[in-house]
Amino acid sequence: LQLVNALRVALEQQQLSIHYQPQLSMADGRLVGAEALLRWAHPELGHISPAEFIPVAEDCGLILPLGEWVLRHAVRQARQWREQGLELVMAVNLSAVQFRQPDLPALVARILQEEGLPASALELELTEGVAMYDPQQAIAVMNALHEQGVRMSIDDFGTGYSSLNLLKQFRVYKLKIDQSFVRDIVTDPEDRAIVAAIIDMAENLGLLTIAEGVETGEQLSWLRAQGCDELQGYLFSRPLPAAAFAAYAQQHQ
Ligand code: G
Ligand code: G
Ligand code: MN
Ligand code: NA
Repeated sequence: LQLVNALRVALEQQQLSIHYQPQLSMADGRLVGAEALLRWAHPELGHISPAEFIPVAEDCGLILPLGEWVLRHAVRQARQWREQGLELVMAVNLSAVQFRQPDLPALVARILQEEGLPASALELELTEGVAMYDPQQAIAVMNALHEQGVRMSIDDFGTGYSSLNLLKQFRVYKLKIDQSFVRDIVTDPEDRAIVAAIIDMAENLGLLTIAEGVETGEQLSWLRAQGCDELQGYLFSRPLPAAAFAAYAQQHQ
């Protein structure tokens, strides 16, 4: 309950910010995207991880205003960067609770319109949990977003339990290979087999892949040989405040 109240205050008093992590093309190393990651600087407790407060926000309903705040600010940032000549896809994490709102497509359309960003510059990251509650409704929401031109990726791919079902029925264009599989690809034959299978399957289904949590050159080499399309991780950059991200982009174009 304390965290709920603190979170409410955080939304009102602008203790929240967004960091952006670069996403690079394997083919030419170009910066192609940014993942928006929410940050909370509490005046007394310091930084609180979204891994800690997002589940709380989901339980108390605050995830809806919080999610809308992130979506609007990330879209606005992407628009500003475009005006400065930095064209990239802005990836925003969406909670399954947000995804369950029948008016999500209308909300997304309104934010894109009000902030002046083309739909094709927005990617929504969904977790496999979106399909758990009401698959038919999830499919309807996905179809509506797809028709608007918004892209959808599956985050933490492989860690949920409905991955294959999701792939078949949902309008997904990219799989984000979870960092738990990427971490040990150099040494662990099972993780190598899993990641290789994900990349193969994605290719056969006409989907893109991005590896998360890439930290070493050895991981990068293996992923390249395997045909992974995009990369994200500390090897390239940590999530950065907007100004630092823009500086990074200047050096990597
Ligand atoms: O950036 P970091 O590793 O601290 O993120 C921890 C977790 O919080 C990750 O699972 C990430 O997807 C999630 N997360 C970060 N920002 C958001 C957000 O804006 N919305 C949702 N739903 N999850 C987020
Ligand atoms: O669940 P999701 O994939 O949205 O979470 C992304 C989280 O992973 C963010 O909190 C981000 O800070 C973290 N992250 C990004 N790159 C790396 C990395 O190379 N190594 C580790 N350990 N974490 C990372
Ligand atoms: Mn994510
Ligand atoms: Na992930």
